[in-house]
Amino acid sequence: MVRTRELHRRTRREVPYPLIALVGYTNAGKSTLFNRLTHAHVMAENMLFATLDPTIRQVTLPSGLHVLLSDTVGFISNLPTELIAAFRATLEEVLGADILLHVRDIAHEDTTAQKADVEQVLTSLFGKGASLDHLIEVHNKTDLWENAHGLRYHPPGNAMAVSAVTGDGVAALLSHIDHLLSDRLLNEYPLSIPHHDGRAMAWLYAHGQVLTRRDGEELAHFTARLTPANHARFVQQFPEYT
Ligand SMILES: Nc1nc2c(ncn2[C@@H]2O[C@H](COP(=O)(O)OP(=O)(O)OP(=O)(O)O)[C@@H](O)[C@H]2O)c(=O)[nH]1
Ligand SMILES: [Mg+2]
Repeated sequence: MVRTRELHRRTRREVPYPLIALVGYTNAGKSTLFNRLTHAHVMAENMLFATLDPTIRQVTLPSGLHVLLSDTVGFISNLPTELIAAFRATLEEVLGADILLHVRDIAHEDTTAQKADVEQVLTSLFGKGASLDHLIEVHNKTDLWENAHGLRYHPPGNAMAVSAVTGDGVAALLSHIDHLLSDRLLNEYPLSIPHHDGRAMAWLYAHGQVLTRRDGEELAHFTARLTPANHARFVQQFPEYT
């Protein structure tokens, strides 16, 4: 398993997309959420990853940012020692993630203990004192909670509330991730494109966030925010405009 995972990781490193890993207690709804988040976004490019590893999918966020989403095996309490090695292998995925989504079943009576168990595993994985500020708590199964309580579920603190089954809250979760990653990953670049090159302009607007535009006689001068990978693609396609 370690070897296979390492192969997948190496393949993925060649595609510089941010990695988002779903972690959580068993039965929390990780795979259901994984399917919901990837369902509408499955594209032909996914096939490479899908054949290598069905638990990795590409997702395009609302801003156009491409990310990889990784499902992982669920955590359980008191894992038998002989399983820990195999378990760790799948969790190594988690170490390389840019964002961790801690999926919780907030309708479960043991939800608090489950959270503590998951956090203990993460701490042992990352090492004591490691910062987990790239972790987002996702409170799942709000539909069950709301049916049981007859109230709308409001998550405490910075947590996001979703129902992977009904899709409630999923769009808000995606745009939250989008904002976090955009702030972290986008750099500002100056670019100048001739007015007649509609293709280059369209590419820029589709792949970047245009901050300023000043139209000169022949050229439109932009400052735009792009991921470094997309900037490299722009330079490759339109070398004369940078
Ligand atoms: N009502 C409801 N059920 C859900 C929701 N999300 C998941 N489930 C159900 O919870 C059960 C477990 O879901 P999975 O997605 O398999 O959970 P998991 O976290 O991937 O579990 P492991 O792979 O064992 O770690 C399934 O029966 C799902 O249909 C939800 O938002 N609402
Ligand atoms: Mg699962």
